[in-house]
Order: sequence, then C-alpha cells, then structure tokens
Amino acid sequence: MKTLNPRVSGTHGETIHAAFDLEKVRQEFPILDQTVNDKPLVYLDNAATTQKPRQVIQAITEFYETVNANIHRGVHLLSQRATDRYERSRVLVQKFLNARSSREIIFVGGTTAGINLVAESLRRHGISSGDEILISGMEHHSNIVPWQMVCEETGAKLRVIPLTPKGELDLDRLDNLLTTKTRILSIVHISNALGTVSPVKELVKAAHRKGALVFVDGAQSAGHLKVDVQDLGCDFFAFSGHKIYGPTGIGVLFGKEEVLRELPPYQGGGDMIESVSFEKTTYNVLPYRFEAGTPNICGVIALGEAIKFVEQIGREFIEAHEAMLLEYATAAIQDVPGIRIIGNASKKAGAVSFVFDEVHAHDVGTILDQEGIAVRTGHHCAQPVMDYFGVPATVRASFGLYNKVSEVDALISALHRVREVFGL
Ligand code: 7TS
Repeated sequence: MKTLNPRVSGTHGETIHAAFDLEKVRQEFPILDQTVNDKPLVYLDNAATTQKPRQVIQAITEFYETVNANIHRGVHLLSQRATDRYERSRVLVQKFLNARSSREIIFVGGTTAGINLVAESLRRHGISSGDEILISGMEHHSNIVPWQMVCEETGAKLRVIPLTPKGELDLDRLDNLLTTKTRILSIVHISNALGTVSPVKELVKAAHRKGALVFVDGAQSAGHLKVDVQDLGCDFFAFSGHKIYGPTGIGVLFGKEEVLRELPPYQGGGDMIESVSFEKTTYNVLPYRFEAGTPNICGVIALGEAIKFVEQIGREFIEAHEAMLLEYATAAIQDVPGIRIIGNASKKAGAVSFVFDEVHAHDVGTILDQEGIAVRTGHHCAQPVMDYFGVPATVRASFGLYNKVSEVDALISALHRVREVFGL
C-alpha cells in the first residue's frame, strides 16, 4: 500500500487536522461504520449521492413524530409549526447561496426538476425557431434532454460548446456559439464525469453581453464549493439535496427575482394560485407561483438541517479537504500501471474518472466492491463525454467531506488487486 504523499500532507493535511476532527465527523454518519464483503466500507460514490449525518436523519424522524401537517393552509398549531420550519429552510437556502431574497428560492424535486421547470417555462414564454440554446459537451443528460425537448417542439437550435482533450470547455469556440440568437446558456458548474470546474463567472458575463440568460447546473458544486449566486451573476442555479448530505427527492432552484417574475408557471395546482374561478385564475406571488401542490415538506426541513451541517463544518474546509484528497488520489492513480485518467482540466473538484485500457470499468467496479470500495462505473449519464473520449465507460471515485487519505490508499491497493486478477 502506498504511503501518504508527504507534499500533500505537508501543505493541506496539517491545516485540515488543526481545524477539524475528521474521525468525529465520520461518527456523525452511521452508515459509514459497517463492513462490505468483510472489508470496511470505503464510500467513494459521493457524486451519485452523499451519506446523511445523524442530524438530518433525526430531523426526518422528529418531523413525522412531532410536527407533521400540511403547510400554508392550516390555522392549527401543527400546520403553523410545519410552515415555520419549511419557510425557515428557505431562508437557510437563501443564505447558503447568498441570494438577494428568499422569493428567489423555489423548492423542487432536485436538479433535474429545476432544469425541466425552467426549460418548460421558457418554452411557454416563447422560444421560436430562430432561437438557440447553448449547452456544453460535458453536461449530464439532465442538462441536455430537457433542452432537446424544447428544441424539438419549437424548432430552436441546440448548440454545444465542445471539449478539449484535457476535458475543459473549448472557449475559443465561444464567440461563434454565443450570439444574439442565444436565449439561454445552460452550463454545468462541475462536471460529474470529469470533475472539471467551469469558468462560470466569465461565461455569465459573456452570455449577458449577448442578452442570453444563464442556468448553472450546480448538482456537483453546491456541496463542494462556496456558491454565491450574486457573485456568479447567473440567472438560475439548481442543486439536489441528496448530493449535499440531505435527503433525496428535494432540491432547489434559484432564479433571479426579475427573471422569475417574467416567466409563466410550470405546473398548476394548489398553493401556486391567488384565486381560481372557471373564468380566470390569478397566480400567487413568488416563490409560491412555482411550487404547485403539497411539496416535500419533510425533505425541505431535512435539507435545512443538511445545510446547517455543511455550514458548521464550513465550505472552505470542505473544499480544501476534498482538493487535498483529489490531488493525492490523482497522483496515486496515475502511478498505477495501465490506468489512464480521463479529464485533466487545470481546475477540478470532487471526482476523478479513469480507465484501465484492458479491463472494462464494470469489471473494475466489481473487484473494488469485493474490497469494500464503492465507486461508480459507467457513462455517468454523460454519454457525450464518453463518446468524446472514445471510451464506453469510466470508473469514477468521488469524494465527500468524510473521506480519508487512508481510503484513497485502500482504493489504490484494490486497483493493484485488479491488475493481479487480470494478469496485467
Ligand atoms: N447534473 C449533474 C452535473 C449531475 O451530476 C447530476 C446527477 C444531475 C444533474 C441530476 O441530479 P438529480 O439529483 O436531479 O438526479 N449525477 C449523478 C451521478 O453522477 N451519478 O448519479 C447521479
């Protein structure tokens, strides 16, 4: 087994340990304390979903044991309590993203739901055959398909910022792709397949100069970097609760108030109306206009707990800790003969993707699982990325705030086991 890279431990490890007791944090995640195939669980599939700390799990139990009621409609105490907690979470999210107003925070099912909401609402607002929608070559399918659907229906054109061999956006092509025809640029903040961090702020400026809106897919960034939507300048930003230590089925769509005000509602139903008659219905104010029906009340409250948890640790710490793990893992993986890292962008976060040229990613994943190591293998819902790099699938190790250097060491020794099994 490889030992800790002294340069990495010297620069980052000491500061991190001084600021923070990793073992104590790990104890907050009951699921981590178990064996898989008789080996200690090493969970390196955080880009797919993160594990949940006790305070999130307890918030869910407590909600159903002591609070459960519908919101915004009851005068009774439980309903008021549920409404208070739900709305308190909205303010937590607002602060978490540094949005100007809590009216800009819409609770949705997740990142996918947020993208679909904006795509469909923009379509109704009027996208036509002369318009263009710009995405990039490293989008998750969730940030491709909804826009394709809009294009199919309206005749608008989908354009794509290509990648470079390092797995970065080819910004030399931007001038040709981003024009006054572009209605919206929808761009991933951190690629789930490559770990590449997009230069979002520069892209927002360029898009706004052409009069285009900007949607940032923050599924992989919200739990890893400090996100400030005012600083980024984007019009929309979406993330999923389950990727920032909260539950599944809940996520957030941020939209600038002046932009949201112009957009028609996405779904009709309860809570999104001001008054309904058969002749005319008027819609509620923001953000309720975009929250039709009984929402995931418990999910919103538990997401608020996840945000508190992340803030207690501090996103600066999380970012530095994960950067250390990524740097260490990248160096160690590169040293394993027969392995090739896919995506070598100068700015990466959270994840490292790689292939053995002679072993299919799924076989690697199976052997790693036998060693107790959970990674994701496949196309990561980013098939165009796989096509660009000419691989059917990659193995992806992705990090969370609770991962340790010794877990990366366990991954590396399991990769040597793959070589043994396949006689490489
Ligand atoms: N965008 C990006 C960049 C993602 O990584 C994901 C999920 C989504 C959107 C969709 O998020 P959802 O919560 O609405 O499903 N990514 C992954 C992944 O990499 N492995 O499993 C899910």
